[in-house]
Amino acid sequence: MSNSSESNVIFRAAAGGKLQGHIRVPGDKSISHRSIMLGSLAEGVTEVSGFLEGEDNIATLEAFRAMGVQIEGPADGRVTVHGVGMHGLKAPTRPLYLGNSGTSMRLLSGLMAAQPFDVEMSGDASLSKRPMKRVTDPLRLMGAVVETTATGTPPLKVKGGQKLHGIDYVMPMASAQVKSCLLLAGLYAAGTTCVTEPAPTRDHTERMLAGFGYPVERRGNTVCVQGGGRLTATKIDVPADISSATFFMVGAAIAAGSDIVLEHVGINPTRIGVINILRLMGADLELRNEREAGGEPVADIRVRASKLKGIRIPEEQVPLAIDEFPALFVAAACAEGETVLTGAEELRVKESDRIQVMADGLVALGVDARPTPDGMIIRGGRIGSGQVDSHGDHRIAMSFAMAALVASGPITITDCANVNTSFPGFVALANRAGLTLQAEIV
Ligand code: SPQ
Repeated sequence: MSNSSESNVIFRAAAGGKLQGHIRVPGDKSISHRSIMLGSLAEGVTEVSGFLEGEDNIATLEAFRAMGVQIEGPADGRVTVHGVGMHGLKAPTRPLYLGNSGTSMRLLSGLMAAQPFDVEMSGDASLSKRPMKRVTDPLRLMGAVVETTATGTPPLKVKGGQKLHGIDYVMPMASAQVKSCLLLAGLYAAGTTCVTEPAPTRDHTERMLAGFGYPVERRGNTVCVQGGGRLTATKIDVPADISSATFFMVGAAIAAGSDIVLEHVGINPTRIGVINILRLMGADLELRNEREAGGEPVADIRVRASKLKGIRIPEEQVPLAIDEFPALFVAAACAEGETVLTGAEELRVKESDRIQVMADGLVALGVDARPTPDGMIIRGGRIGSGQVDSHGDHRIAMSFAMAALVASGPITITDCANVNTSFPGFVALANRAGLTLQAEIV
C-alpha cells in the first residue's frame, strides 16, 4: 500500500502537548471531488471556493483537464471550472491516472460508462488493490461495458458508445461511492435510475446535483434520478472537512488542558457519526454558530479535554463515521474500559486494511487492541512509545500523530507521504495547534 513516488515521509511526534486556539482545516475532500465533476458537466462557469488542494482532488481535476475541460486554479482554494455541458467531454489522449483516490475512480467509472469514447483508469499500488466489482457489476446491469483485472481491481477499461438504461439497484453495502457512481451514470441513462442503500451514507452528490438544478428524488433510503437532464453552473463554498477536523477533535478530547475551536466544519447529518460517537464516549464537544454554506450545514466546533469512557459503538453510526475510525480507535485507547466496534468490515478495503493496520500500530504502542473480522475491541489504558507503520494510509498516519499527545514517549510513524492526498499542510497546522511533529523525507 505504499506511495508510488520514490521518496517517502516519516513523522516523528514528540510525546505530550495540548491542542489550543482557533484553526480551520482544509476543504472537504468528497465535496471538492464532486465540485469538479459536476462543474465540468454543467453549462456555464462554476466558481469553487474552499477547494481541497490535496493530491486526490488534483487527480480528479487533472482527469477533467485531460478530457478538455478548462479549469483555472486551484489558487488559495479557488477554482474556476468552465463547464462543457453533459456531452462536451473529449477523449483523453492517455489513461487517466487517479493516484490514491478511490472516490475519483469509482465516481468517474459511472460518468465514463456513458461517454462516446473509450477510457482507461489506473491508480497507485493501494488503489490498484481496491475492489471495483461493487461499481462494475451494477454498471454492467445498466448496459455499460467495463473491464477490470480478473480479481475485480483496477485498471478499469471502459468502452465508450454504449446506451445506458436506468435500473433499480439495492446496494449490498453502505457506500456513497457506489451510490454516486450509479447516480452519475443515471444522468445519461434512458429512464429512471434508483439506488437503495442499506443505511444512510454521505449525500453530497444528491445535494450538489440539486444545487446544479438537477432534480433528485428521495424516498426513504432510495434516491432516484431521471436521465437526460442538464446541469447549470453555480457557486460552491466547500466547508472544512469533518474527516480532517476529526484528528484535532480526538487530539483535544484526549490531551489534558486542550481547548480548541475548529472553524467552518461541514456537519452534514450523513457525516457526523464522529461527533455522535465521541459524545457517547463522554467528549466535551460544542457546536457553535450553526449555519448553511452552499447547501451544506456548517458549524464551529469547540472541543475541550475530558475523561472518555469505552462504549459499544452503535452500528447505525458506522457509515456516518466510516473514515473516522482510525482516529476513534486512538480515542478508545485512551478511554476507561472497553470499546467495541462491529459492522465495520468496509474498513478492511480502504486505502489500507484499517482494522488490521490500526490494531498492529496500537499493539506496537502497548495498547490492548484485538481486531475482529468486522471491527475491533480496544481496552483503554496507557499509550506507549514506539514505531508504527501507516502503510501509506493518510488517516492512519494522522491518527497516530495525535496519539503522541498522550504517549509515554515519542512515536515514529512510517510511510506518511499520502497525508498530502487529503490534508496538505497537516504538519504545520498540527504544530501550530500544539503537537510537536516533524516530517522527515527519506
Ligand atoms: O477516495 P477514497 O480513497 O475512497 O477515500 C476515503 C478516505 O478515507 O478518504 C476512503 F478510504 O473516503 C471515502 C469514504 O470512505 C470517500 C467517499 C466519497 O467521497 O464518496 C465515500 C466513502 O467511501 P465508501 O466506499 O464508503 O463509499
